[in-house]
Amino acid sequence: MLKVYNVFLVFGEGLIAVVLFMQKKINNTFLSLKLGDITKETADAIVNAANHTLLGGGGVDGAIHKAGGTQILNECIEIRKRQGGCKTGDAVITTAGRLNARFVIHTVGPKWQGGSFNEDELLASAYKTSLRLAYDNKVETIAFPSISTGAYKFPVARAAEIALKTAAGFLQEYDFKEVRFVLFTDEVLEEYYRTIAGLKD
Ligand code: AR6
Repeated sequence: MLKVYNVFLVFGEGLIAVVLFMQKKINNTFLSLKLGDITKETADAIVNAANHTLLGGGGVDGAIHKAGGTQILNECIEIRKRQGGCKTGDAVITTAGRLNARFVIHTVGPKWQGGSFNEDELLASAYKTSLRLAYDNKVETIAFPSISTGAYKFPVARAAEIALKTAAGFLQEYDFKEVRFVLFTDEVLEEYYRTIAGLKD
């Protein structure tokens, strides 16, 4: 069952902010959606929408490295030395520097090229390998951004369906406390909301 919470925050001068938060229970795991900046989240693992170099970039990647500090980049450089970066659809793990997390999981989503270059499968793989890596590291709460829907231009509705269905499928077999999607804009949150509302119980 999908639960939608409206949290009303009332400030001085009568200013009211409405915070939307949605949650669906899948077996033992809460699958939740919220609007926000992922670098401000508290979770065991925060997922980064990285690129194959693992050396940082713009969007979430830039924000995570900026907020988390150089320790994350140094660990990424070590991983590059060992395995030469990260393939599309794959993921690697580092500690989380100054973020309120134990780990950052860096995954590489596909660039949208029209839909006939395996983009759907590669995006699903980015979520699956991240969840698997998290599970193997005893992560209980994990926060995802909407991978590939910024600089990589994956259509948001299609990405939301892949993200939520892949997570829901994984949760049929594996338990976490919470898998959280932290979405940066109202438009992206709305697409995820539409999709989660359509997921079968
Ligand atoms: N918290 C949550 N979501 C965010 C944040 C944030 N702080 N900042 C942006 N988003 P993108 P991609 C949203 O471009 O499409 C980088 O340069 C954003 O609105 O970060 O996978 C990497 O180095 C969008 O919905 O990732 C790669 O080169 C979503 O996060 C490339 O971009 C993903 O946008 C990866 O592109």
